Amino acid sequence: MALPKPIRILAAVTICLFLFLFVQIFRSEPGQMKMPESLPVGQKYQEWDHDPQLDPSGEPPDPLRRVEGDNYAPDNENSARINATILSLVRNSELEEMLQSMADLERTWNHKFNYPWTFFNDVPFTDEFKKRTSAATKAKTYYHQVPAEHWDIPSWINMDLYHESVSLLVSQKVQYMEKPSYHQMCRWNSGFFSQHPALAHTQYYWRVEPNVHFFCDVDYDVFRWMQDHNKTYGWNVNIHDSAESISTLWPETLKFLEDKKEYVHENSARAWLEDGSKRPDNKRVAHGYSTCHFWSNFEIGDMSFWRSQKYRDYFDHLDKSGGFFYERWGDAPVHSVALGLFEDKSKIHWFRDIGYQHIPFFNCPNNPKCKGCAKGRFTDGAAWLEREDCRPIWFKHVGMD
Ligand SMILES: Nc1nc2c(ncn2[C@@H]2O[C@H](COP(=O)(O)OP(=O)(O)OP(=O)(O)O)[C@@H](O)[C@H]2O)c(=O)[nH]1
Ligand SMILES: [Mg+2]
Repeated sequence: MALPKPIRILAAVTICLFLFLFVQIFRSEPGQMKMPESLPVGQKYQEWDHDPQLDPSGEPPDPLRRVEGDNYAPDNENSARINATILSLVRNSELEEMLQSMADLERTWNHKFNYPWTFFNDVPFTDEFKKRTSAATKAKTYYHQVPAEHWDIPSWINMDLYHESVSLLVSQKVQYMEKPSYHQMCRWNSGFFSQHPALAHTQYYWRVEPNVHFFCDVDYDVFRWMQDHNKTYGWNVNIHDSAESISTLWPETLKFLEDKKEYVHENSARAWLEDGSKRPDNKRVAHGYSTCHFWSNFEIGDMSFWRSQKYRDYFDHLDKSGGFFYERWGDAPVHSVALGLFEDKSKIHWFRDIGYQHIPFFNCPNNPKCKGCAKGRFTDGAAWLEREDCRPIWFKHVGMD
């Protein structure tokens, strides 16, 4: 028996709606590491005809402060060192991986300059951790616990909402979403490391994670270079983020800016933050943010920026919104959005000469001072990871300084 016409129309509309929703679900790209079906293996999502790190390069411009006599000796009370530290948040269980990172950075740079290492942990460091890391350097080593008020999940987080959000974003394959400590770590690196009382008198820091590699001899005082050249922040890997992990970060930022328009620097890198030309899908899911960010497992920075009124207001706003827990905002996009809006872009520096790897990405220059990495290699992971490279967007809007 034929169905009445209105029922047939209703059925047709329902089927169309179902097909539309089905297509929408499969168009979105959940998760950070999902293989895009449209990218032939080996194809590079790049705007240049070769990676700029294939071009010969050397040290950044003078002045460069070097070792002369005992001016950087570890026990020199009047050394040329400035107010700076190498800094690492690390777990006791990552001791071997930390020693690997230390060996690389000591070999390539710090055995010459002897800047102190400062380690942070949410629980006390073991004696073994302290003993073996302090034996891995001639420089001073310091060990501090993060105060509970900087680490614990804050009182305003609704734990029911948090658990619901975890289920939702885990289903969208957001990496580490289900690990509370990962959210706590991202929040600490975003807003609290610069506020630790032990760093009250420290201005510059170099962030180092366990299990990273440094490949190139660096023969100048990097912290002094930042100071002499009036730089706020140095990066060396610049990539897109998992858009699902930060889908409301940009809307929340725009809400903040409604009252604080004057915080945006007149020479900001905002165009980099909003240029979705390489990953339009990311910009769509992140509601207007390209997701380009400095990969913050490597950072050389001036903590005055993280302590400035602008940044404290911004961080507090983000923190109160709950996005460190209801989504999985990383310290890398949070730092990058703040730098891209509030800082003069000429104060942000690409350390192209510091050869580096944190799996799965590299920064490897064509420079005779480097050993152990392939010049111009961006990743040794799957070919599709090439599309995560955001340097072309940075170079387009800011340049290569
Ligand atoms: N003490 C402590 N350190 C942590 C904790 N979670 C992360 N960290 C440290 O924070 C930094 C970032 O954490 P990772 O697990 O490396 O995060 P990631 O780089 O996004 O992830 P990977 O790609 O797995 O390296 C590392 O230096 C970790 O050692 C934690 O719960 N306690
Ligand atoms: Mg890591």
